[in-house]
Amino acid sequence: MNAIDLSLYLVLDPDLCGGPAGMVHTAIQAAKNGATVVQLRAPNWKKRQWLATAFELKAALAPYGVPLIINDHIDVALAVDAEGVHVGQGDLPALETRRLIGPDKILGLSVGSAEEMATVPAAGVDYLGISPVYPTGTKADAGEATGVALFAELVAATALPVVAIGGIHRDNCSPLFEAGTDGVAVVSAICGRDDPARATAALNETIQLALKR
Ligand code: TZP
Ligand code: MG
Repeated sequence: MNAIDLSLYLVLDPDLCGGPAGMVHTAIQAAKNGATVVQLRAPNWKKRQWLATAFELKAALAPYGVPLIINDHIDVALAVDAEGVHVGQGDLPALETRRLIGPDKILGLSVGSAEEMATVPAAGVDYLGISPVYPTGTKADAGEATGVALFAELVAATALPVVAIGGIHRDNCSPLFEAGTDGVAVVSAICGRDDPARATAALNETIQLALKR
């Protein structure tokens, strides 16, 4: 089991950040202001762009000790020696992914229902992303929001660390911590904000208070 601090998990969006340079800038501002993980996610990119940006992010985040997680692309994660990979229900299965990335990289898996939770392998996955917890405009095919009550049931059904994602911002994140989450993942609460540093710091302040309760 590879440990990871999920408390403030930034998922980068190329459109909201204004392209690769904006993504690197956003990642650095977030890392300086409390983000504990950064994921590169770019569903429409060609592999060459993935590789170039992943290399840049890896170098940019290293001074802050913030792990870089690559969405879907195991080969990109291996090529840049990213800290981990995050797979969804339509990607390579978690156990195949684990076999390919080896024992030491972080592996995250998306789960959105009790049915999907029942298929999570007993070993090999380091954390679950439960999504979407609230309605989101960022991912068109995100599916129906769980809401806090079902989210709490899903958290209770697993011993794995959990990060919530979907429609989360400063004013609605606290109930998710009360429901037992280890952290929250956000896109639009940070990406595309006028001041990503301030947005991250403000969100982090609320998260730290929620974690102390
Ligand atoms: N996976 C499930 S919901 C989502 C992803 C990538 C998008 C979350 O974006 P936002 O802007 O934080 O609602
Ligand atoms: Mg995926």
